[in-house]
Amino acid sequence: MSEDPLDFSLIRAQFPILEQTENGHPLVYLDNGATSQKPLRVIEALDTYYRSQNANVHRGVYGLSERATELYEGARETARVFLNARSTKEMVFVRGTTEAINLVAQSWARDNLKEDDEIIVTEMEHHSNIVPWQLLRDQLGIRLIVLRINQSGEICLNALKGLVSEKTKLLAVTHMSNALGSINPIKEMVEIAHSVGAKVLVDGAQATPHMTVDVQDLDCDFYALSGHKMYGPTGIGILYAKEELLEAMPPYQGGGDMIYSVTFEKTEYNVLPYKFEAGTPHIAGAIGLAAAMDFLTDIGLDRIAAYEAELLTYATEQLKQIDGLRIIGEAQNKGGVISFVMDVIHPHDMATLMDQEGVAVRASHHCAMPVMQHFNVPATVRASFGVYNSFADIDRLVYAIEEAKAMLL
Ligand code: 7TS
Repeated sequence: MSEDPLDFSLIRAQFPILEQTENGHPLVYLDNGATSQKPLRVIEALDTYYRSQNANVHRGVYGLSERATELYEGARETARVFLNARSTKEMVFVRGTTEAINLVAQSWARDNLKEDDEIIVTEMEHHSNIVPWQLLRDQLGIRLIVLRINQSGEICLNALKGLVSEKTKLLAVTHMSNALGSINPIKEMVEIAHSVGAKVLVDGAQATPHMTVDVQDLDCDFYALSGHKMYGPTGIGILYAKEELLEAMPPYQGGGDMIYSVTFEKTEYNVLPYKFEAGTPHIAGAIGLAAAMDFLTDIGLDRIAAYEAELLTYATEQLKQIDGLRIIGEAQNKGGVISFVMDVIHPHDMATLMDQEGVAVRASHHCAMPVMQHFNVPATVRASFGVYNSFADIDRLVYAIEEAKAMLL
């Protein structure tokens, strides 16, 4: 076991929920892929907002509303710096990754694609980066092309080169797979897609809590993230898009705040990014998301990545020693996710018994059914790590698996 490179006890102490017990055991929370727990500074940002700062934004001339607006717009600037976007005009607040992808599908893609145009998705996508394109396929008669993965759970750049053509209009790809942990070579994929004039949408739901993301360096056209997976609140996320694309895109939803003027004959839309933020936004959520981004930035995403890589190495070594356990997804470049199956034991039975030991893991298809089909399994048990997980948590994970196995076999 190696030394924790983070000042671990200080980080863990910031998460009140981790002090709880579950079925008589201290909680070991290993379902960070589904959602992460929240540090005090995020909880306090929400609390302070509702106690002393709450007002609607962009409309009041009174002090309270002006301050709420400053906080909300300040959160947008925090998000811009976090992703290294050029301008806050490129940062649209949305409900989360799912809404961000649907926005791109129904605004940019619906406006720019026509029958027989092609969208490439990978076989490891979450359903939220598959279904919006299928809806669009049914609306426009476009084609959905699948980039297959190998048995390690990796995509092959040469295979992508073989799929792209002048018909390709979009590559929609996850930065990190929620079911396998695979981290994709986004920069190289963007180059390949751009070489035929296609745009690239990156699903960053799993990547943003675990690694530094620089949208200018990646040169992707769209990047989607969810606050709740990166220690922030639920119901808030970001769509990053290049300014020239957003400028040309039609609104996704109509309503208040996204307009400049309205008559019954004609409506003029607001400037960026407000054109895409119809209705009262999740003001507290945006402020809480900024607090979560500050939390991550203060620790340093490179340090977090290094620490979680050590956790993953340790967990992989330990799990491989368990008889009958098979890890699904062994990409060279992998984040802190381990999916596994165990002999004849159904993943749900395994996870239910692990819960009896206070270990929270997810057993399901992880909303990535094509991945399950690829590996010919109905579901997996998934342990996904966060910055507050310790080597001792991995030991508890191993113990819980052994106990469940002893009960079920
Ligand atoms: N994309 C990926 C790669 C995801 O892992 C998820 C959620 C989403 C998109 C959707 O994010 P949302 O915030 O809009 O819901 N993944 C999971 C998971 O692995 N377990 O529960 C949700």
